[in-house]
Amino acid sequence: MAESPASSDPKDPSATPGLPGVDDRLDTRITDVRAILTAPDGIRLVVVRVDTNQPGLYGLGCATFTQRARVVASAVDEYLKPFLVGKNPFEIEDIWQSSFVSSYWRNGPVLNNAISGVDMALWDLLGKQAGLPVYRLLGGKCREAVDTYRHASGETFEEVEESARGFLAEGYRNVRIQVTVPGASTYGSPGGGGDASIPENQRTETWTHKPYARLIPRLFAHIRDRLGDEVELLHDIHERIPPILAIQLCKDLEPFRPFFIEDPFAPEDVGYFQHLRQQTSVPIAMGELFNNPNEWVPLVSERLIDFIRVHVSQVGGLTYARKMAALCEFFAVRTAWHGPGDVSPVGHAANVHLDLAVPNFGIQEAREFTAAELDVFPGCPQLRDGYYFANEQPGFGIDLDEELASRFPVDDDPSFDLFWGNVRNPDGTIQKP
Ligand code: GCO
Ligand code: MG
Repeated sequence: MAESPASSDPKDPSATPGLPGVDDRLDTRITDVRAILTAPDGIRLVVVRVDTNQPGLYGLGCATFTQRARVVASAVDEYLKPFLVGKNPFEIEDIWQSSFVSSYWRNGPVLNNAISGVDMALWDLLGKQAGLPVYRLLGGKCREAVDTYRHASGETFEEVEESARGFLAEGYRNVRIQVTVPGASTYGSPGGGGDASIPENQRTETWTHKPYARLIPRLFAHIRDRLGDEVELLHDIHERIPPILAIQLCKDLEPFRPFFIEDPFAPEDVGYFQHLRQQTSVPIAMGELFNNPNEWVPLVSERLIDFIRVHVSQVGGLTYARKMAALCEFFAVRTAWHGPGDVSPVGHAANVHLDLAVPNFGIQEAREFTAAELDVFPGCPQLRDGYYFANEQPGFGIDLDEELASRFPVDDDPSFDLFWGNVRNPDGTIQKP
């Protein structure tokens, strides 16, 4: 990229030597790029802050890969910072493209998250410079608010039902239902079978395929029977059963008309989508583990999924996700960006701005921010009647109080990081998440 030399008077366009027609009135440069680690809800979050030479002009982005947070921080602080200091922060696309190839090797969760942190921070910064919320930079609102779903889960069907009723009473229209499988580890959470006499890194959790696959259709029958046809039901298989069993389960769930079934296959098994599609019309959402376009482009272009569900920071940030959304639009695939506790509130705000602006928005996984998160991140998206609302402040409209954030340091307790590699089938075989 052509970089214009610094002008002596940055406010005077004629004083800026450069290409004819280039208006570089603000000779804005990146002065610092750094990762901030914090865990206000006990979950490690990684946020990137990009500072400039313009007083008060900085941006925030999400780079959360909670299981390997310190590695992402090192990629930001030790590699992206030296690459980016001195560059023009408004050349967002060029910074994305050049950062992406700057390490030669690319397309992994660590480097993509690091790039995402910078990328979102640059969009935030551009919005602040323009005095506009990011959704307006993306083309403006396609909807007033963002329809969301919440997680109803429990040890029994009755507990799931009660949790779902609670959400309906708060105005939600969509709930994801998950139930504990007796004798197996709790879905997605560590430590259930923790025996203190065994070192943490050697404790295993048991996972069983068939009892799970038998239980879920019965859960759907229970909830439909009690809550009726209006409520939209979702479920996350979380890649944890053999592909052919996942196909059977999707067929078994079809009569209950789910809104979508999430992640039926591991990313290594996406070849099974062709077979799944021939067997059932149950709507499919896929993608939180995807890093690389080769994983998802064929699924979209061959119309094998209905919702793209990537973790926006894992694929490289807002710049990349909006392109994904645009490609999906041409194949009538809708968005359902990943939105669990291990997306920072900054990442949730970025999701919401995208959700407002893309025509083919589907649904948004949401969470209620805790009091500590609301304090550390002033300006979190607000949930009302089951909808997320963005605030109308410039950029993503969200800040990070670093002093407060430092009171919630991340710890290096390995139980969460190691959990995923310690789930085994009853015979001892490792279970892929
Ligand atoms: C979801 C998820 C998450 C993941 C978590 C892993 O759909 O929300 O599957 O809960 O398990 O993000 O770190
Ligand atoms: Mg999931």
